[in-house]
This record gives sequence, C-alpha cells and structure tokens, in this order.
Amino acid sequence: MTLTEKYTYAKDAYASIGIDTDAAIEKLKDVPLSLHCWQGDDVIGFDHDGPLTGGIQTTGNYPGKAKTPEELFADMDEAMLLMPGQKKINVHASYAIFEDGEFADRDALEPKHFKKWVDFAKEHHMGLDFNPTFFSHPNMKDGLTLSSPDEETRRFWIRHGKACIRIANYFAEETGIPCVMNIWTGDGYKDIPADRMGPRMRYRDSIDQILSEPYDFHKVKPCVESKVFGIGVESFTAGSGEFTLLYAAANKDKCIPLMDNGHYHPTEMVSDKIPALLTFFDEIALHITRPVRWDSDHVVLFDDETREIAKEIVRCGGLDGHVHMALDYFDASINRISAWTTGFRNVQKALLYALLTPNEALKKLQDENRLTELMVRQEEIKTLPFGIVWEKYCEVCGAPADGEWFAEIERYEKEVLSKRA
Ligand code: RNT
Ligand code: ZN
Repeated sequence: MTLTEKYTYAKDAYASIGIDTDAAIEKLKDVPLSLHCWQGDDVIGFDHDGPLTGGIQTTGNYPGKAKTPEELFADMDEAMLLMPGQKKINVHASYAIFEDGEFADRDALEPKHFKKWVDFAKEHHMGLDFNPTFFSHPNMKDGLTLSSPDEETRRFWIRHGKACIRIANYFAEETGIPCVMNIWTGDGYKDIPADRMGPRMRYRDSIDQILSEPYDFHKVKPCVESKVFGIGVESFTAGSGEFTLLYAAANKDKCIPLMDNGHYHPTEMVSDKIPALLTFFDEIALHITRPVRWDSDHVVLFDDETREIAKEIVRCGGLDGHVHMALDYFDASINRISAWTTGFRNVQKALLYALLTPNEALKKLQDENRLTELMVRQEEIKTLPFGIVWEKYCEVCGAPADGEWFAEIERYEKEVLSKRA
C-alpha cells in the first residue's frame, strides 16, 4: 500500500473522532523545538580542556564524539537531516569559538565569539537559544558560583551572566527570533549546611544583577531553572524548585520559570506542573529529558510522561508561544547523532500524538462527569493508526520515516565518526 492510500485510511479513522490530521501536521511543522548542542560532545564545549564538573555528569565513552566546532556543526547537520520539524539550536557559553589563538574568559565573552553559531543558524533559517555556563570552570569556588560567599567569585559569575545577556540579545537581533537564555547553576552542598538562606539571598541578588543588564523581554527571554539535587551536592541546592519559581513569579516582567523534568522527585510529574504554572505565567520554558531513577539525562523516549507533557503543552496553548521547548539530555554511551535524532523525533512524535487527541471532546466528558466514558475513550485513542500520520508528517517535513534513517547513522559512523582520533 502506498503512503497516500494508508494516509487516507488514517485520516478517516481520526476524522471519526473529530480530528483533522492535515491540520495537526500543519500546526506542528512550524513550532520550534530547541536542539541542545551539548549532546554532540558530552557537555564539554570549546573553552576549556578539562572534564565536565559541577553537579552534572555524562556516562559512557562511545567513540567519535565531536572535538572541534567543525565536527560539531557537521554532526548537527547530519542529525538535523533526520529530524522532522522546525529546529532552534541551544548553545552553551562554553561553546564559544575562538579564532587565531584568541581566548576570552567566561566573564569577557562577546558576541563575536558566537558568530559562527549565528552563521550556522542563519544557514538553516533557525533561531538560537543560549545558556551561561556556570560549571566546568576553575572559578567555581567550593562548588559555588552565583551563591558563593566569596564576593570576587560571585562577581565573576555575575559578569558572566551579564555577558550572556548581551550575547542572547545578539542572537535575537541577528536571527530575528527571540532567544531563550537559561540560568542554571549546580550550586549546593554535599552535606547538611548550617545556612540555607544566605546562599539563596546571594543567588537572588546575583540574578537581580544579571537581569539589570538591559534587554528587551520580547527578544531575550531569561529563565531560571530549578533542581532537586546534583551529583556531589545531594543535601542542598540553592536554586531549588520553590526558589526559582518564586524568583520568576516575583520578576514576571523580565524572567520566566524553566522546568527540567529530570529535576523533581521521581513521583512528581512535570506534565501536571505545566498547567499549574500556566495558570500564573504567560510563558514558561521546558527542558525535556528522561530521568531514570534520578536526573540521569537519558535519551527521550515516546513514553507515557513524554506524551503527557506533550498533551499538556498542546492543551494549554503551549504551541502558540507560551511554552518554550528544549531538549536536555546527554548520553555518551551510544552513537550521539542517533541519540540526538531519537530524542528529537520522540518529542515531535509526542506533540503530533497530542495534536491528534480530541481534547475538546475529552474535556467535555470530564466537565459532565462522564468519567467512565472518559477512561474508555482515552484508552481507545492509543490504538488509532498514529504511525501512518507520523509517517505522513515526516514526508511533509522532508525527513525520513521510521525505519529509513538508521542506515544513514551507520554510514556516517563508518565514514566519518570512526575516522576521528
Ligand atoms: C543540569 C541542567 C542544565 C544542564 C545544561 C547543560 O542538571 O539540566 O540544564 O543540563 O545546562
Ligand atoms: Zn536542564
């Protein structure tokens, strides 16, 4: 059977529950999903030789990781060919590109150090997101940056944050697309602290100072990301859930909250938090990941919680600019291009699946307290011919269908990755 024949059948099946599959495809294909540059090289970057430190960790040693900007761009090009949908690229400050032996420390970074990222984005007609890098650097003092009691340390990292606002602004100006700039630090303590408020007061003041750098909130979208704990900082995290959420709530005119679904206790669900936050915020941001027992940053799958997150994004109007979506995982144990592609495709799949859900009809059942029928309908949706609509979506986007891209991963691994030192 041809795809056209199969698609006619699937379109009818969805039409019978009131869903227009063409409209779903049209809606999704232009919504940006931010692809994180850091899956390509295990969160290392180009501004230091040392390992990843500061509360996060990659595990695995799969051969062929990108070690230069050229390799990283080539790998992203390759991955993006295999993904349907509109991309944005999420860049970390540690991925500054210095030319001719030049170097600038984190507090002295300038837009010019990211010009190659802008060129790359423009070539692909995409926007860029940005992140100050408050880790993997000798100026983290005793594991602390923005919450450090050492004023010189804290001032260094505030200058870094401000430099990043200027770079985010440059990204927005150059691409014409708003830049989401996310502030995350791993600041915290391994063991029980004697002062929990001091670090938070300093953290708050530091973010205030960073956000005092002028920017247009329509173009630069600073976020604050929370975390429950990190490796080596198990007892206390300065940027906890309450801290960042309240910071964002108290500074709604200049900052938005960011939820990473690996950063909560295992039975807390970010899918449920999305509508809670959107009740109070016009915009929120997400890091979509897969925590396995902890913030392990496994590749995102087409699993229950990813689908539930996607449903809430769609139902709450998130695709109309209210939810900024980014991927955030780093698996060094498998082919990194496949990791990028699998996670990106799965979030696209989940969003398409959510757009093919008869949300209005289901909501009506809920509001009329027809909860028995609600359960039955929600279960029946699961076996509609979704795969065919997904295949059609891939075709419309000019991306390969499932079953058609893994051979290309193998070819690239054989011809390019395996030849890297
Ligand atoms: C770490 C946070 C943070 C990082 C990136 C690299 O736990 O999730 O977002 O993953 O900044
Ligand atoms: Zn994150």
